[in-house]
Amino acid sequence: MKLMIPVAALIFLISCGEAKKVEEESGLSVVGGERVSSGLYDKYFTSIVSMQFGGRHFCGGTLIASNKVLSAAHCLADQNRQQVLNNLQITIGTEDLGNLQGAQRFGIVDYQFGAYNARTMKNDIVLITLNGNTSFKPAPVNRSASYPSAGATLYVAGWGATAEGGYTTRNLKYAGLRNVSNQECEQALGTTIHDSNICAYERGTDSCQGDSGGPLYALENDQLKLVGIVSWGYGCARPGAPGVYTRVSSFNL
Ligand code: 4AZ
Repeated sequence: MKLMIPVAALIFLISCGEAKKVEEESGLSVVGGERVSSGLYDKYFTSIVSMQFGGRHFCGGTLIASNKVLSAAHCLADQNRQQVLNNLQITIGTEDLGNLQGAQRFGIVDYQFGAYNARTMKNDIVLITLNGNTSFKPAPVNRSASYPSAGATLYVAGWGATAEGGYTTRNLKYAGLRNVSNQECEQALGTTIHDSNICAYERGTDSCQGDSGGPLYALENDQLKLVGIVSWGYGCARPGAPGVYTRVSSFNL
């Protein structure tokens, strides 16, 4: 796809834009490219992980069990399997990648793709098994195809670029977005959006390079629930261009 920026090898993050006020419920009130404070991190975001080679963050992921991480297939698909098994490191338990005190780092023992298609970006999901169990809290995974509804507030988080073509960040950021129906998303982007995708948009804020593989969450009962995986977009935070995510309810995990 023409302007698609595949995320993988590089690194970078979120929220190219302005803070936006979303409904003030619970602890997550102001969103749109805010730093995740350590308080917010501890309360909501412990399931987000940093995937690294040689200490360098290249993609996000989400802890869904004490030894399982979900990420995007395109983060790993081009890499040699043995090298991934030998060298992929997953950092859990910190919003600050420059301070690993209290963080936990794991290698991996296995990873499995679904039916990932690099040309259509369909099934951009990978399930990774860690070489140990973390004590950090995993995210519940949404299983319902009819959830969330169009217009619902969602949250994306990551260490990716803060502007299109920009740099990854040391500190975790998050942004509030709105769920866009697949039909509307397809019209906005002018390309096929699969049922196994979910789109999200908010003017001036977005996921970006290096956020790939990371979570798209919904807030339910004061807890972040995983609904999507950062997959691709036409650049970052371009007006009218929603970001495209893998819809986790489409997969048997
Ligand atoms: C990327 O290049 C990327 N706004 C990821 C997500 C989006 C755009 C670009 C969606 O990794």
